[in-house]
Amino acid sequence: MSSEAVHPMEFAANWTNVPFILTDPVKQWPVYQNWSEEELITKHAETIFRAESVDWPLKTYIGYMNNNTDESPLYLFDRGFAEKMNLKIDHDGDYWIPDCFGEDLFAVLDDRRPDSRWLIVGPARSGSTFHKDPNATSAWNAVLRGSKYWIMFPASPSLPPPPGVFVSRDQSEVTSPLSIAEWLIAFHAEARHTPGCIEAICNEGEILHVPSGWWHLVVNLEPSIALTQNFVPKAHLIEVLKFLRDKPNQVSGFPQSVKDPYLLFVEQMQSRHPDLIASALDKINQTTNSKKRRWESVVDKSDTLSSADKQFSDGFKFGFGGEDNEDIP
Ligand SMILES: O=C(O)CCC(=O)C(=O)O
Ligand SMILES: [Fe+2]
Repeated sequence: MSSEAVHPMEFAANWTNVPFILTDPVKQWPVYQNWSEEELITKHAETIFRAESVDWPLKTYIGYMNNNTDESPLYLFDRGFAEKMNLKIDHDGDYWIPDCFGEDLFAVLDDRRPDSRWLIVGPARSGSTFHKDPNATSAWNAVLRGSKYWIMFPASPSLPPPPGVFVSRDQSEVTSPLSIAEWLIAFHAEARHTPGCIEAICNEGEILHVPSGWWHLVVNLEPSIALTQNFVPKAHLIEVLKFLRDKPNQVSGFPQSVKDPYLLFVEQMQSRHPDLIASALDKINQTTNSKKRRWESVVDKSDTLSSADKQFSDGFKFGFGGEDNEDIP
């Protein structure tokens, strides 16, 4: 759709849980108009970028990218690109965050926010295996050159993970043992018939919205250059707070100096958006209390059950925790 179709208020009201592609804003960016492999090589041949576990000068990576037949090619995914390339991220700079996504609440963390933007470069066949984005953030992914195939599944703790993806009970480990190509051969057909599945091709000059919590697998259909950014819209504040509070060992990307990301975020929100954080914390406490009450009433009841009934109820209580099947803290 055209970005004029989505005002920040409309995004907040209707679109924060919906993947969509905008066809306009990227085409205005100077980086879209100017960047190509040749242009980047001219300016940054010796600049070091991270490609999975290696740090290579760009000229080495582009050489590899254009001359390999690997099934799962090495993927350039660099979080320090803006500083390395001296980019200005602003309306009068090299590119800017499209207005429609509204305010990013992690901005209150200033330079203590978790990693939030990446330059992504890779040949055809490279891509990202199934994952959810970190810290319950949402994201956008803008294709400057090439095109990407996306397959996505909705955020819902009561739905199983996508076919061929295995998640540990506490969701801390995701195993997708297959490469992208193997997954496509073994599970693509089944996945496309799974309720909730969404597929898209994001073409050059387009930008795709990835809502918080959505599973996604992405594969480059041609050699591609993309920029991505993760953000916290108001509508997902509660999910992000719960993630930081309840899954501290899954929280990622914060500077080492940040010892308690949840506390830091709450404190910064209290000084910059006091009403918003007060009402979010209130809502979280209300659901926690009502879950606790439901839990206590089941445990009370199970004290008075016969031993056969009790066995049943003990087995059953693993799945208990409300519709969304979350653990009770
Ligand atoms: O362009 C891609 O490979 C997708 C990147 C992605 O999903 C991410 O940055 O989280
Ligand atoms: Fe992602």
